[in-house]
Amino acid sequence: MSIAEHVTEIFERIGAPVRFDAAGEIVCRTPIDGSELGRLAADTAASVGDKVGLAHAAFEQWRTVPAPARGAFVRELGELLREHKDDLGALVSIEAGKILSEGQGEVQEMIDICDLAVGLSRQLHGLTIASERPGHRMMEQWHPLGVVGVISAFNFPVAVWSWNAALAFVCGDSIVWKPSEKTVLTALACRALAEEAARRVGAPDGLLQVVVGAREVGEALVDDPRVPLVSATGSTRMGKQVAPRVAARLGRTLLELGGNNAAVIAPSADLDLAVRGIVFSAVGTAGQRCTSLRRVIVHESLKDELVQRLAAAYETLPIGSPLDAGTLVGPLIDESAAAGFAKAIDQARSDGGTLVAGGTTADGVEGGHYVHPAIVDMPAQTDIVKAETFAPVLYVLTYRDLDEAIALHNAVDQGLSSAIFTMDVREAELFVSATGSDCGIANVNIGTSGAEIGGAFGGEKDTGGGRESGSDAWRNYMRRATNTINYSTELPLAQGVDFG
Ligand code: UN1
Repeated sequence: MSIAEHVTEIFERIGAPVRFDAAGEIVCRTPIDGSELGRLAADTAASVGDKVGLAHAAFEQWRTVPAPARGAFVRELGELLREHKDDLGALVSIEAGKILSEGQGEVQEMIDICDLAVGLSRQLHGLTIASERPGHRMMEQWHPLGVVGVISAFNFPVAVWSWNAALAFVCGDSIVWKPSEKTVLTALACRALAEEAARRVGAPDGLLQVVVGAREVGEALVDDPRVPLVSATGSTRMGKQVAPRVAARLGRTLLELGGNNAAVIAPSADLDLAVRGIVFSAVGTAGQRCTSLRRVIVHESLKDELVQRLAAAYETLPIGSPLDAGTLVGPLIDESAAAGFAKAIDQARSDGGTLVAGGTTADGVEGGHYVHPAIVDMPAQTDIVKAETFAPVLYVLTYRDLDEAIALHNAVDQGLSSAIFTMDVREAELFVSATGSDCGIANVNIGTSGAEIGGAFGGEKDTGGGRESGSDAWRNYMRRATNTINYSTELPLAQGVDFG
């Protein structure tokens, strides 16, 4: 069966036959062999406006539904995701190129956030605050916000949408989703599942709109005043374009942008654990996670042994079709990603780096862009090490004392995820303290990638500052109202003001 036939079958099982349009501008491809799966018509600025209108109409109904009843919709979506986990996971593998286990893991991440959101639908609580005035009470309420614009990237084509969508839906919002042009099919599959969930529980039509296309489509969404929140995941470059446009109309953004994640390997580290943690974080998803490990900062006493063990592990990595059982490294998303990989390695070498593993193209499937993940031993943290290359290149740097390691660690523009491997509690605590890692995520004895949905996800500096997923990230999707209620017969003024 060809990959295109596989896709057709998946859509039939999901219950939404995909209707390709041979004249469409959006070319759906699989990075497995680069083949075309079909074409789809792109949206226009006008059709984006229409869809925002539909989403807004759905919002006006949805906000009147009690939050726990909104939870029933997300619970149904979670059930449908459980039912179609294998199919949607395979579609993620086909469209994004990640191995089957990671494709399914991505769907599991969606199921997990649905569970979290269903619970939250009964816990969207505000505070009650002591008033300074007699016979008065203050409280805050969290109300639905409106239409949320979601812009997502190719590498987590469905999970990142679901972090936003599951929370936004229980919060009483509707969504207009612009997926990456590289992963439109997975978005259409999610839309079909969300529509089925809505039908089953009687939620309003139109809660989820999908818009596809390039810049003009994204701009129409970002500029629309009916969209109070734009949640965007992607490159720092993209975030720096989106944020000022939304700010110009005083809208809100929630940004989850680039990372340049590092792990510090201290003298007391459990090296077996460190090697496994490093390999998964650096090589998983072929280095195309925003949380991928890109820098190892190792104590000089351990460097030779660590590098040798990593190089040995890299040598046996099974590279090939992500649909084959046993593959650990699938393809890069496209030719430009492969060119970025080669260019970064060339630059690192001309900065004095030594390639100690991989770095070349690999035999994968004809037509796809497969590479041997690279390890480059660097004499210093040069500009290329400070840049995020969205491919499996791992730079190794050394340190003498932990302050130096933390300074190196924090001396990049990005601030998403970080880790330390140490058995020394002082080092571990210092790393996660206010003067340690400056990232939104700081781990001890696990890698930088593969966060659970229960925690807030996101980072500082060029990573954009937003927090999605667990903890209190739901508040992003609501508006807060502070209410002061006078149950007395007097009208005392705050701050003791006397007004006659
Ligand atoms: C991303 O790459 O945009 O922590 C998200 C992780 C995943 C999410 C990554 N749970 O690696």
